[in-house]
Amino acid sequence: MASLPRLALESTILTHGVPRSAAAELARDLSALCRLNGAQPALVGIFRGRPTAELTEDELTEMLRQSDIAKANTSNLGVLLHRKAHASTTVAATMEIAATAGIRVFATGGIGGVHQGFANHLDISSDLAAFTRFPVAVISSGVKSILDVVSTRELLESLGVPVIGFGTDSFPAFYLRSSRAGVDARFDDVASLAEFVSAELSRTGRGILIVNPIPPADELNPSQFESWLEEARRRIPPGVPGRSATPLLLGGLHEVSAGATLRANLSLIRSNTTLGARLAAALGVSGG
Ligand code: PSU
Ligand code: MN
Repeated sequence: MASLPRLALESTILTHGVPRSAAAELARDLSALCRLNGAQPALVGIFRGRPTAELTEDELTEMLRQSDIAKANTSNLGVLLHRKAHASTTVAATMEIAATAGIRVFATGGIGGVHQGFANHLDISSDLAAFTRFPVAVISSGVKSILDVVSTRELLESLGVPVIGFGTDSFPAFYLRSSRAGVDARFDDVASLAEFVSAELSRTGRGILIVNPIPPADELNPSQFESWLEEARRRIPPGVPGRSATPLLLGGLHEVSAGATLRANLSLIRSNTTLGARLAAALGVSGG
């Protein structure tokens, strides 16, 4: 049997995005969804200094046993390889490794972006620049409103990254289906999306961001979310640096919302994985 087209999945959502207790089951779920929709799951991470798009269940189990696992973006990736460390990969590092492995589609929850609070210092995820370097189509539900959604959208525009809405004209804000920001174009079916993605990836050799809003039944109530976010922010000690801030805030949100933000998070990751697998399958068929 010919092998199925691959869909890349990132490991940071497993190690840092959800509580450890939910990670192994989520990984199994995503693999099953992937296969069900016509694609081969390709879990990306760094195992003992080896970058791979084929993390096995045993390797993931060993990584999840480590309490403090490094989170690799494109800046620290090389050093982690040099040190022969285990590391999970963010959107940026996953795009790099997927591109090297010849994988064209990658599904995740949300991408990193521009943080709020510029009064103190600038904090912008290396995910955004990765789209200008690696030819991978990334399916996400936009960015969490813990970030500055509108500035993130503006920076994507500045960097010349195509932002495509799947079934939406609005740039989604993760737990919420829409925001004040828009998309460059809207597609409503997988076949025409695949046709565009295939042409665009080979034309530019750069990435594409495809945004897929959270399923309507799992969207959170905006004012309720705002109050949870305020409470979660209060719990973070001042001066927490760069890579640690987001995971701490997410953990806090899961806690103060009594699991509601986690359920929403899992729902959109599943939905993005389903769309990603269907897109990979359609690209596989077109052979483009
Ligand atoms: N957004 C989420 N959940 C996550 C992440 C982002 O809703 O787990 C992870 C992704 O791996 C993303 C990374 O690439 O955080 C961005 O981190 P940083 O801002 O440090 O670049
Ligand atoms: Mn950062």
